[in-house]
Amino acid sequence: MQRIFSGIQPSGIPTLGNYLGAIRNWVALQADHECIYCVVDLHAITQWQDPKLLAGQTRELAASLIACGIDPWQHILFHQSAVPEHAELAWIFNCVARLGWLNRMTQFKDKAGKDRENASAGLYVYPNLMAADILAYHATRVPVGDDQRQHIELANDIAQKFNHDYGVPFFPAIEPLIMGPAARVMNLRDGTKKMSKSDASDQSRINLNDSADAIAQKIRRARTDPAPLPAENAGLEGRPEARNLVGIYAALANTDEVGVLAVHGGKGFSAFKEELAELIIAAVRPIADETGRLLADPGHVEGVLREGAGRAGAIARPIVSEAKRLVGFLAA
Ligand code: AQP
Repeated sequence: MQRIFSGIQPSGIPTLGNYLGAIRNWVALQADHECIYCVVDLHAITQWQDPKLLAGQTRELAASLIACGIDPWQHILFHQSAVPEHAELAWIFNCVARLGWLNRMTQFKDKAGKDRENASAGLYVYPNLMAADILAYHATRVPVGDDQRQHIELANDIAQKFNHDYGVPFFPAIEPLIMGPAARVMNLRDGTKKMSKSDASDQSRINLNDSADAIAQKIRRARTDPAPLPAENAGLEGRPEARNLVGIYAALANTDEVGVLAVHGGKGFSAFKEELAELIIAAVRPIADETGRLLADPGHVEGVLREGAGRAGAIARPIVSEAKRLVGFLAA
């Protein structure tokens, strides 16, 4: 059975983008993979996180993942900072990755924005830590949203260079699994930006704990253009907001753009938005209710994470130890 690793940052409430682009696929992969899923708090602090909120966000995200269908007993669910091997291997990878490789990462450019000089060094080496997350478990498959494809390519470059430099085929090749029609869900206020849990505008996203009223209102106010929906998907060209809503509808109704437009093409947005809101509410509300139920006992969720960290550490320790031996470190 192939081993999967994937992570999600506790940088806010997970969004419909996280759900359709990642979490929903993580759940499905549990059927025929050995899955290790991680709440990546080390990654989250590459951008400022209020220390009074971070532990709570980590707990809430874990509860939300379990509510979505992640099975922490058959598989592994833990928080990254509880397994020190991630940071240890990341340091080795900081010394393997080349500056030229990191300079090409578009996520750094997007997240650092115009104020590059003021971005944290952690944000810059984020892809090295991500490579360590995966390779500390010798995981071979990584389900991610389309936006993360470049980071997986970099992780493969790091693995290959390590193997080459130290003369052993120690780290395996990694295959990104970009799944589903909604590999990239866009911002509801600007169809050229992706939906993000840390975007300043709450109106730009659907949170997995939004009420039915909030969802209906956000979809009603979602930006669109004045033209009706096209009958064919070529008509979505140059209309990012329309394409995004059609994509979300398709993902939730298990169809594709063509299937959605066959039913809704030629109509205005208002009836379409009403149906879309209903689909989203039907997907999100059960998750929100179950998350709330799990969080009623925060100690339980923390216990699940700690138990997962114990099992994750048992896999990562011998792999990272061997990497250290290959590098030439004296045994501790
Ligand atoms: N809009 C999206 N559409 C599809 N997939 C998405 N993912 C994130 N946003 C979308 C996928 O969710 C997984 C976890 O992401 P993350 O939390 O580690 O980091 P992120 O990609 O930076 O997600 P956010 O929501 O935008 O977080 P912030 O606002 O903190 O930066 C990944 O597999 C990602 O592809």
